[in-house]
Amino acid sequence: MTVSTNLPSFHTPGVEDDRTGLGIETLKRAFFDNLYYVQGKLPNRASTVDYYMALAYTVRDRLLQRWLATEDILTRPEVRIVGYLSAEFLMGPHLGNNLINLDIYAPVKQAIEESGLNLQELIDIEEEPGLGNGGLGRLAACYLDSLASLQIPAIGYGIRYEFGIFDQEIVDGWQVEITDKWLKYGNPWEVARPEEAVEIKFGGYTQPYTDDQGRYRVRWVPGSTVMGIPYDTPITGYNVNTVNTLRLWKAEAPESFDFTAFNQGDYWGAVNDKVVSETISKVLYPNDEQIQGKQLRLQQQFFFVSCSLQDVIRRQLESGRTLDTLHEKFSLQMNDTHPSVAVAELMRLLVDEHMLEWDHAWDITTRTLAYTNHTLLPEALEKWSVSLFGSLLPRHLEIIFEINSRFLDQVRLRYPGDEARLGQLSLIDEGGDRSVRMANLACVGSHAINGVAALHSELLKKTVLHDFYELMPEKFCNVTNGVTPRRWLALSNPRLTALIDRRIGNGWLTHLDRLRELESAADDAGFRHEWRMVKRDIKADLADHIANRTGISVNPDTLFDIQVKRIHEYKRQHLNVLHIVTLYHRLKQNPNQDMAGRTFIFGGKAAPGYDMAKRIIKLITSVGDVVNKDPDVSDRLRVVFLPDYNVTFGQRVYPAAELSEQISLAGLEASGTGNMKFSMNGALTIGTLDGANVEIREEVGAENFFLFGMKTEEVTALRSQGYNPMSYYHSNETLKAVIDLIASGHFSHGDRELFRPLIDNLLYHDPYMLLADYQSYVDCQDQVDRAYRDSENWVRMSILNAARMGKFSSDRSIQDYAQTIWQADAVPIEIEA
Ligand code: GPW
Repeated sequence: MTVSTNLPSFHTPGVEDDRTGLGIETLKRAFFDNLYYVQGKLPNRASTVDYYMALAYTVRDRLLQRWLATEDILTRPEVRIVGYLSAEFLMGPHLGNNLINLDIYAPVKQAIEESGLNLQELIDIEEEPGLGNGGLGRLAACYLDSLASLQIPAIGYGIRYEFGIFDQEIVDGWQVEITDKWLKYGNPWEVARPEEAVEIKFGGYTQPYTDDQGRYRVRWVPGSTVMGIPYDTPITGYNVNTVNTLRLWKAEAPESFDFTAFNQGDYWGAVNDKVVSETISKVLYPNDEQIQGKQLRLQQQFFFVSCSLQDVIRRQLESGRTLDTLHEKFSLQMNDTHPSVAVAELMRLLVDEHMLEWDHAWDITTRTLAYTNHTLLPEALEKWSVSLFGSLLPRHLEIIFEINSRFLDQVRLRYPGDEARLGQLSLIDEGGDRSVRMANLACVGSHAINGVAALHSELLKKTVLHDFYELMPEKFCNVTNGVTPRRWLALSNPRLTALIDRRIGNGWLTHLDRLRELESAADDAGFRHEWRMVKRDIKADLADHIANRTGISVNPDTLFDIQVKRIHEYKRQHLNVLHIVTLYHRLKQNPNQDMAGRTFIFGGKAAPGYDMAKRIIKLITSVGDVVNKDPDVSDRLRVVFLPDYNVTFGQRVYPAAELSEQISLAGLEASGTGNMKFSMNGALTIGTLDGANVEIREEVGAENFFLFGMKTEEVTALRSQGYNPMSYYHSNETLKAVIDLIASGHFSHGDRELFRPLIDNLLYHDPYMLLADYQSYVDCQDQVDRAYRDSENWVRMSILNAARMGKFSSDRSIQDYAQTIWQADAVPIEIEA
């Protein structure tokens, strides 16, 4: 289907118009014009931020026509729209990405340079919108890029947090959190749409009543109202006209509210209501995969879900359709359970507000919604106490009870007398303080349930969602995660991109499978040399950056061994540390030990309340302090913790990596996506058979992947037979020496208490079985060392890794979703010249 837009001609300015033209002189004029008229600055008074803003507006001007054209086709009744509901969108900086996607990098660079400025400096000054914690939020961002690039009409719906993920500083080796003021200088990429604001209600009580036709109905009498104001950000597709929208909601007080209070003389009360309302979108909860059960978090979830569903319903009606066919126009994907109150809210909107019959509404709801699960960790499965839920959303609680009662009736028919199963499937956990199980709600209210990697989807069916799988196997499917090669290759690694272009031409960025054409280049010594030189240059850049940021000098000719991700015990950054201390111990015992020099680089944030994770950071920095200063080892070992890991820094680090650490305990990392970014940039992986590592290894070949550790079944077996970490400690001399060295205070100025919580946890509990996997990991690292010293073969493996990463383009993931879950098609947008 091709749709052309018939906007009045004054909306479609001529090619060399100052807001659309791409000639160098036009770009320069437009840039200074925006500096003057939008930013309000003369060149001699302008800061780098001013210049960045002027450039951002200049780029934004150049996508508006396509954006409005895409918006326009959404109103056509036959155009199907994907709504991606997510509490997090970790977009990363927009400017560079838009230059790539609009294919205007080269002319803009020339225009900026001819203006006496440096494009990279302007790109680097952008404050990234960090509206997510880690993998889950970044996945949403990659998916928006692919949706637009595949020309699928889509809207990302989320929250415009005033403060995103905190900035991390390292003080005395510890993490310190700093507020993220990303909106400080304004945000040139967003457009507020106050005319599309919606009202959101909370609290109060419900009342039964009889309607005109004598039907029993329920009315919700809410206790308070807040406004949701939409802020739209354009999401450009790569080399296409489609520009989709990320619509983020900001909470504000309704004006009428303070007016009433004001008129009654309660000025303070009026202003206070405003403050309370605006709290809802104030700050992102910085916990990754651990729930806190805070009321404000449930308010946030309901807030953005209700805003988004009202927006969807308005669009449906404005397109000339009735709500009976909502599922034909919209497919709404729930990114984990964070938006799963959508099941109840859509039912409420359809039944209470739009007067549909329950069964009809239920049919529409389940056909519209789908649910992606991103974790098996029990501490991440969302539950809300029934009393909290009922006080905030009394009507929704009733609806959930009604859904549950109808659902359990069906379960009883299917499994008569099986009370245990009923208890497991129920939307309500009746044990202790009763709670609402959001995953169960999402499963019952969706037509599709997917995991994010093949292994994860299998484990879902076998473990946490086993009973649901038995009851409704047809809903279950897998969509393996992917990442966008535009940001993670073209933008992050222009040198490697250029080298690949020279070898296989272009076109591979949208058909990543074509990277396979590089396989033969792995046998070409000249190409290997060029590949190695690119990597060497990028490592040197990262080394400079590390020196500037931390004062630590690292040698770009050592093996860059990198682990960047949220700090979490299941991800086992401390297993990596045990290996470092093992090497340190070895070198101290035998200073002439033959080994390749290694630089260990870590990055990642710890949840502010997660003591163990913060102590792991302190352990890394403390080991670094000792190792980096010890002349016996520091020519071969360096340990760096880079503060404030974020998307911007990720773009620097993936291209420079040679070894990617993906070392979670098997069965616990749902997928991982950093693993894909590393391999695409030619790093080799050392990893367990977990998440998407399994599929990465299948693609690149077992001989090009460093596998270690227990498999999922071995983990389960060991746990059920009774895991005793102490036995590993006593039977493995090196392991004992390494743990004793840390416990002795060697890395903590003699303080034996500092790391005791970590050490005791490993010796007496070790829930993530580091000690069981330790020897296998160290042996595998020794293999890595030998492989690295055969440098020709290492480069060969590096090229093959990149060449075989086609499967992990988010374009493939989105095509899978579009075909199996959304039934969504490309809608090319035609623009008049
Ligand atoms: F707990 N993930 C994440 F499942 O980054 F909700 N934050 C989260 O809160 C959750 C999952 C949640 C990650 C997974 O840990 C990672 O394995 C996966 O690659 C990523 O989500 C995207 O699917």
